[in-house]
Amino acid sequence: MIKKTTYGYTVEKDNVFLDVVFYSDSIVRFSYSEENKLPDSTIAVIAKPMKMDVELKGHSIKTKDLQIKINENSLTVEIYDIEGNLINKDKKVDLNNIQVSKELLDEKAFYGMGEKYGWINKIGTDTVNWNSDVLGNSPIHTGTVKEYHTSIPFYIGLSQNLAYGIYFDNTYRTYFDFGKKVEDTIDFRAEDGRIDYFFIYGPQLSKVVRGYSDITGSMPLPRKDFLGYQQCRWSYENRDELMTVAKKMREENIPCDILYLDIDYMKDYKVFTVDSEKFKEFKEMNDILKGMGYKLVVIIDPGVKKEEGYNVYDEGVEKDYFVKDSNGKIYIGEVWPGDSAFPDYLREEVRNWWGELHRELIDYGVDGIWNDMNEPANFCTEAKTIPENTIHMDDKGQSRTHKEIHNIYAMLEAQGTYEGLKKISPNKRPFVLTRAAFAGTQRYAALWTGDNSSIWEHLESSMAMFMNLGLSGYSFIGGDVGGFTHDSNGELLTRWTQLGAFTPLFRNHSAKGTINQEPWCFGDETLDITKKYIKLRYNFITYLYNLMKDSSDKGDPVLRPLFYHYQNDENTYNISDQFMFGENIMICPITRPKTNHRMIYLPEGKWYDYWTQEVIQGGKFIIKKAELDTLPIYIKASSIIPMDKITNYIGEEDNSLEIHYYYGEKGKYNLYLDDGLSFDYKNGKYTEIKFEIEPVDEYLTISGEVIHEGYDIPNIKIVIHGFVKGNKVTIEGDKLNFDKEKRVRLNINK
Ligand code: MIG
Repeated sequence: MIKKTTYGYTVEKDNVFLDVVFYSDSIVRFSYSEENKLPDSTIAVIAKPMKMDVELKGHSIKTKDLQIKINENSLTVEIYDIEGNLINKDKKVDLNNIQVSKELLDEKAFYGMGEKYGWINKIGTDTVNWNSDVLGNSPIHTGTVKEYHTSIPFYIGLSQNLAYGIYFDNTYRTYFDFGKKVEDTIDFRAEDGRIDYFFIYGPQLSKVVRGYSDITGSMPLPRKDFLGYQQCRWSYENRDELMTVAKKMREENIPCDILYLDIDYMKDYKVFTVDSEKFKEFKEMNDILKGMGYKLVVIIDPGVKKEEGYNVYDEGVEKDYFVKDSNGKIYIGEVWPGDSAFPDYLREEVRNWWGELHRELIDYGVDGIWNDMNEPANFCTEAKTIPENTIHMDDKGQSRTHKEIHNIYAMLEAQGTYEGLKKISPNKRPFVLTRAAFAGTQRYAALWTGDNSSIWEHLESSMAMFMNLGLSGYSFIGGDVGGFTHDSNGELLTRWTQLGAFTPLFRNHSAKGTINQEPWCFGDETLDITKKYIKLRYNFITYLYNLMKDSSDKGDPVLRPLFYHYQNDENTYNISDQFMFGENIMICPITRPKTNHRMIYLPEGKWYDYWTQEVIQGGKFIIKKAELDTLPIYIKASSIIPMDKITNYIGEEDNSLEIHYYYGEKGKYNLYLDDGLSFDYKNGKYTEIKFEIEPVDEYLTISGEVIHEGYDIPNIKIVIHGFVKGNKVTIEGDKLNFDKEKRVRLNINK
């Protein structure tokens, strides 16, 4: 019997309950349990079930978008769209093995799964989710490694005109198979816990991604200056080394906003200490850096050195804040400080304590926190993490094994850090960067993809990884530019910087023992070209910031695959080596050595070659010549794109802005502006201007309407590309008071 519940329906068979719960007309949760009540979701889920208008007819539940047929004997489901087309079908629900097998229908591709190596389309592959210090486990990131720093048990199935998503809400180790073992079968399974998953219907892929972000949350709007270039190294060992880099950037005229300190700034690797020998007058140093336009981020690992007399350790012991072994003693592992204890972030009290520990660093002038080793990594076990039978305690005082908590350990740390920073500086948007993550961690931290190597293969594979992270709710992402392990070289750094300039997090980082890879380390040509692209990045800060705003509002990825906008075009389904930077800009990096050309797919429509301004009709593959100083970039005709003036750092000068229109059809753009730093925008202190530019006969009409004015409007200049000489241009700008305040000057480029 299918029975009505508050938020859906429930079916029971042999003491197993299947709850079908609605979150919207197109988002349904299927939760299997032995309790006659709806089980709690994991911390990944922030959405609440909704009371929906659904009807039950026989064995079919109908919403406005979906029909769900339930088999009461096997507790399997079939999902149809409203016209009766089959979208998703269970083959088997295996409660003993915590496994769901689905029939592969017309899907041409599977995407998502967060940070995984390999090509973008995961069809025919399998993978495992267990947060791992990849380098600690295996010599290098490759396709044979399945467990990465990050676990996001979410995938998207795509067939012509139809996309859906499945988020498996289980924090234990999970396994996914996309038709590898059995050709027509997709299955997902967990090592423990329950079967509990969300089905998200499109049919547009973007709707699936937004739906996933409705469930697990989106990134908070980051500080604008953190979108600038970031320079890191393991390590700038002392004040002199750091200041030398800071000065050199300015001398060489390389825009740079963020500098990092890796583990060597601490005293004996003790978190929340600063080695005052190496970093004399730390606060004064930060003041100097700030005066030069820099923001400093320091690393914090979870491992707390076991040392009596060290306040963090003593307090943790005294208050019972550390993870325990199976005998109830504090578990001691080994990380950088040697013997170390691991904070049990599962409890709010521990997270609050951890958050508060950052106060001194913030008082010293530190602006962001970098969370590394939070899988958590551990040097002294074979699995390179803390044992699965170590014990966490939840807020209700109940014991939970590490086996269950492992994949969310980093997320809980990030939450504690984010919330702590917010408490310490209530009106500053916190910046936290994390290596490990789970579904939902985007709510607290940006993410970098961990320890890559300075090899071309890792430059190339980073694109698919970023695109799949984007489809998995993660927008603020990037990889170590130049490569982390092994020695980089000029050509590799150049190509890597070109790609990195169009990743939301743009950070050059390298490992101890490798040669330095700051932009000036490989001679003049490398310096010139890397500088050119770092500068180019600064042209697009406002554009990127606007994408980040959209992403924080709706969950759209910033760096996205082509099929995000060309879902009907199957040619795009397997493109792992080109990506969209928002809807209007397509980036096609060169990721092979000594290579001065590549193939590019231009989807339908007209495209501008960014460098030559040549207009090319899409819907075809082209060969593009691109010497070392050229990153192929294409701009879609009809786009409106804001471009900033290049400065040494964001906010150096009062910004003036150019609005570029690429001649085509009617273009629309909503420009969002705020202080880029505080939460004041939540109280209306932001400006939004709606631009529309449209060719009408031989005229161009340009309008800019201020929809909301709560923040200074910069000087705006309009630049038209591809406009045929001799044509007339008119501006309709009365709502912006273009003429009165002289904010707009018309400038025809061509
Ligand atoms: O065991 O802090 O991924 O970015 O430089 C290595 C030293 C620890 C790993 C991070 C890397 C960082 C390094 N860390």
